[in-house]
Amino acid sequence: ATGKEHWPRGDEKVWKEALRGVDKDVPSVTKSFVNHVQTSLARQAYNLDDLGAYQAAALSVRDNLIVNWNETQLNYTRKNPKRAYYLSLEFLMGRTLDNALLNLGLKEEYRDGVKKLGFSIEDILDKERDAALGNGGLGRLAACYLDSGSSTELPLWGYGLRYKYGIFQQLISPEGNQLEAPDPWLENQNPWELPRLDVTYEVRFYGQSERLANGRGIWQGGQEVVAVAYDVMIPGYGTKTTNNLRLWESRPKRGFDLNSFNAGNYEGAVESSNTADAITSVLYPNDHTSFGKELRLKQQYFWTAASLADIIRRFKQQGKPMNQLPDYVAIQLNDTHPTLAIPELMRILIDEEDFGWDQAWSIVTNVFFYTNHTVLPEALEKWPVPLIEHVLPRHLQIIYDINLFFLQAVERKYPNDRERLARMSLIEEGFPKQVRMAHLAAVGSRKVNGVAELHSDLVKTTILKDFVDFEGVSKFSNVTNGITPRRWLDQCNPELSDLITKTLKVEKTVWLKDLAKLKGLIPFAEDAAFRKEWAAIKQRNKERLAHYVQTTLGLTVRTDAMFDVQIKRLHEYKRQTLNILGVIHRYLTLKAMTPEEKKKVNPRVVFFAGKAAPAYYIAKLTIRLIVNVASKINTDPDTKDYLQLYFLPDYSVSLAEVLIPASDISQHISTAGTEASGTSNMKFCLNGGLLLGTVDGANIEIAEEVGESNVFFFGHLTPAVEDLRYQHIYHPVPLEEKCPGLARVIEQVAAGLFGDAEIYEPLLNTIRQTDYYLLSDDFDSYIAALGMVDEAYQDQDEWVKKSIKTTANMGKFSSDRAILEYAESFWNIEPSPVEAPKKAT
Ligand code: F58
Repeated sequence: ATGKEHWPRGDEKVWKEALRGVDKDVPSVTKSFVNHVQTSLARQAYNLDDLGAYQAAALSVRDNLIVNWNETQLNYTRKNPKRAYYLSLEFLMGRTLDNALLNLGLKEEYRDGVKKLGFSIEDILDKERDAALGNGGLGRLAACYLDSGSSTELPLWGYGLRYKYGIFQQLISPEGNQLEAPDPWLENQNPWELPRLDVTYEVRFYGQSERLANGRGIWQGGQEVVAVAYDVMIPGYGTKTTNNLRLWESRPKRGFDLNSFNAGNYEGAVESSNTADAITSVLYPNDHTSFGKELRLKQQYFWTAASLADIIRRFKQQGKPMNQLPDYVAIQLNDTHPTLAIPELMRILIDEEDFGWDQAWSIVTNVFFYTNHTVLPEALEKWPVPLIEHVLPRHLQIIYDINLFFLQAVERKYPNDRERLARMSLIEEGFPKQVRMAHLAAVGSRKVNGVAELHSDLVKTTILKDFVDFEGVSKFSNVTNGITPRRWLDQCNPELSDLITKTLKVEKTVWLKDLAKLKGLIPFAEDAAFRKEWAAIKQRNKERLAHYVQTTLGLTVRTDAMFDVQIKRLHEYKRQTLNILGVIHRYLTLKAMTPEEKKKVNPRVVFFAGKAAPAYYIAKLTIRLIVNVASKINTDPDTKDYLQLYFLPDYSVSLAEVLIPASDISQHISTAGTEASGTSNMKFCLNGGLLLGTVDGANIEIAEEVGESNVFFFGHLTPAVEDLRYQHIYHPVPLEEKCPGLARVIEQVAAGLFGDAEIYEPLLNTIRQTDYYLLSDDFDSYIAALGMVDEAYQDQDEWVKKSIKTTANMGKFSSDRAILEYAESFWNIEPSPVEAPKKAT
């Protein structure tokens, strides 16, 4: 090494001055835009539509991102800080252009620039498709963390898969059935990714593994595919730091088998390419179920193997010995999906780098960190042993060895405790035997965390209790989730953001990075003029949502009503069913009222949105019920002025950006102890929506921050749940007796008030029978809480005060806080700001 490797050949100044970025002025913007129209798109002014204008704007903004991206990577290469890598099978990014403009501070210049060229920035932004490479909260959390990593100048990269098809598009048939259509999001080209055709790794599947006497293994044969890198630039807010999200695409190793082709076997010739391409073709749309499909296992290994190879190659470029890996690399496992990275790193260290077992294990257990996102048993990943043996024979040997040494250590601490060994084993007995990925992740990591206080406690006292006893509690901790206030306040609610800036008398570049500053709003809750402005913004956000519904669905939503929103994946534990049964209860109550009584009722508009896993029958029935209840009550002359109901199809990040700022009250009503955290609850509250929820997940911490008097809690608490479930099975009480209100509602559905009587039977039976999610236990208190919401809403002054105080106290939930907690207490990494480079010596 000469110390000059990372400096240009010629004069660095000449290089720098020739850099092609867009300057922060309107003429530079228009020049760059027109250039891209003509050269990159090969189009002309007279035939440019909004989509073309979006593409030109995106390419132009991208130039700046690339300049910053390059400087960021060079900064890291020169300074060599310890880096962290976030391995996530999902990144739910949504749209990029608006976020890039905000983070670069170029929004106004582009607004004016495109206007001069005859376009509106809003129309252009609206042309972008969502990047929807995720199912829900877990994937969106990863996206928020990348934004915060760049914004806090941390050396943090993401690694994921470049799915050709993201989460399916949801269509709702007239009968209310969910239909799934593919999401070909790459169809119009994706300006936000850079193919790195030179960054490739070969990944092996199948074959044979031979064990040598010295403990090493030789894995050969089978099938090899190639991983190709695509880089997505992640700009920080108000910083030069532009980190990287590297997504892998699978390609056949030999695109075309010429021998077969020459022999006239065209199909055989392309076969290998079919199977390799399949690996990154589609995101699995399952949420909270583990299902053991071979292709899913191949996705997980393909991605972890390519990512680890890339991380190790970068580390080795520094010329440091492998035993220093933990000093330079921290890898966060986003749920158990990347857990194969643990045996994979063992394989590399032992089979390729000649390490002994103990030394290899000590490296591994200092590199990895594991975040758990659920305690639901059906969501805990398990892979059948025969499947792993077939697809990854060497890894199965290593997993068995890890298990052997681990159980030996457990046995030493707890001699002759067979049951404990069976509970803690990485292998679950049965036909077939299965590998418990959460156990493997816990054993192989330096730290394990949950995503909200209650959830982290549950992890420690339920699914990983034995591991806490064995390893000590200090390895297990909590990092409460967060959300980026850039997207989830400034971008989605620009008027509110402006009002906050004006009121705090602090630049938004300051408070958006130090969200505790929102506390400065508290005194203004008592200021009538401020409250009026606050309420007027909420009103305009409702009108914006109503306009969206009008233009996309052709439906007219009244905006002089309370907006009540539940948007999230459809799942029994999230209890959309409780909500729709509550709506029916309200409908029946309205029907029984005199016109005089009805006059006192505050009108309410209820919105639902969310996708159901394609094979989740009960969840799909819930959608169908919502849709059919909507068609009945929206047209009933007795009630339609007091209650409206909408199911908005195809929930997405972009739709959330319209719904959240318009909500007065949002519902987060999971059975206590089932929702690990929730993150949309944070988004609603940040935008001044109040929360109606159970004492679950992050709802609890939100209430701690904003004050219990500003949230509406109901329902049983977590410690009661187990007991109630036991009662349901061993001492069942007929529904009519236990909860007459709910029984009446269910009777009406069963009697066909909303059509399709028999069709809903399986859904209704889940409640009539074991009622695992405790609807019958929580229904009465739910209805009471809804009544309290109505009552509170009557006093608009008080309501708006609550709304202001809620926003003001949400500072804790910035994802900047969360990512810095990971950086400090887990990864041991520090901000590494991009400085103006010094001259080479
Ligand atoms: C979610 N999990 C939790 N999983 O349910 C939610 O409470 C939490 O706020 C969020 O993670 C972030 O921590 C979640 O979204 C998935 O979507 C998985 C996708 C892959 C299969 C298993 C579920």
